[in-house]
Amino acid sequence: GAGGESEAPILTSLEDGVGLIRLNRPKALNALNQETMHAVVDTAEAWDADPEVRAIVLTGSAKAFAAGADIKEMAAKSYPEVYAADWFARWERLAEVRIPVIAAVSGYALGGGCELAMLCDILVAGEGARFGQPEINLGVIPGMGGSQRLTRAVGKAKAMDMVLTGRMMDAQEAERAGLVSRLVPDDAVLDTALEVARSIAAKSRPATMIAKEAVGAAFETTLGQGVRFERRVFHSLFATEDQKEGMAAFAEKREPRFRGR
Ligand code: CO8
Repeated sequence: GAGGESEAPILTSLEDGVGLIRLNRPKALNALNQETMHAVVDTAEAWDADPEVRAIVLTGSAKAFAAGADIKEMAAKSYPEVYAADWFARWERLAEVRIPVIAAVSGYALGGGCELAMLCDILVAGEGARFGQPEINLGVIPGMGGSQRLTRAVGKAKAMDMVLTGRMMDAQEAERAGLVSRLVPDDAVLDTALEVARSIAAKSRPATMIAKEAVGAAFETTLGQGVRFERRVFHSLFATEDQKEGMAAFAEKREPRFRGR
């Protein structure tokens, strides 16, 4: 069997304001079954609601970030079943998490695994990582946002190629195409992602949340609306103590001590 059923589908830890979620179905290459989805989304939502948590890192194993939705769980489903359960809709709640989420990707990020990485805000990948939307080979198409987020990330030329042929991109191509934020040696993936998360965790929590929301708005609005939205939320940060602290620390030539308010 695809293994892992008796073990927890994810492992979590929390240190210095950074929550770490590790997908834990290595024998199934972290295939994303329903149990895994609920565990990831519930954990991320709980941390989002906890003011002590300021960033989240999501990772898999050395061989696979995640090799997709669990094909074995999905194979026998009927249309009324997947429709009634709105299969995969709950993953979208990860996109609603307001604190920054960093994907640390080693190995395969395929299908739902690639889509899960794209639901995150910053994507750190190892040189051996491979990205793909191979659903077409199974007689279906991406179902967790891939046709939309991949197209926005890499443009029509690459997205059509990937989604219609199911071919994989290596990490170098994915970085050139704009899917990957930072490309690092395979053994440095998790450390780099944690370092990115800790650097974000040291900043003003409300400012990082608003920064994430502002960049996200670029995918939802016209340029004019987006620029006006940015200006308004920029103004709103002058209501925070962290803005006073950040600017005072600059003038006094010292490190700021942000308190998240
Ligand atoms: N689901 C379930 N089990 C999986 C999956 C998966 N996505 N991927 C791998 N596994 C399992 C294998 O079945 C195998 O289990 P077992 O040991 O019990 O046979 C184990 O993981 C190891 O895999 P392999 O032996 O295949 O390892 P290899 O190193 O030979 O190959 C690959 C690695 C290339 C990643 C290969 O496993 C593979 O091609 N996996 C499937 C990739 C894929 O097609 N992903 C897309 C899935 S579909 C999806 O994500 C969204 C669908 C949206 C549809 C919407 C419907 C409503």
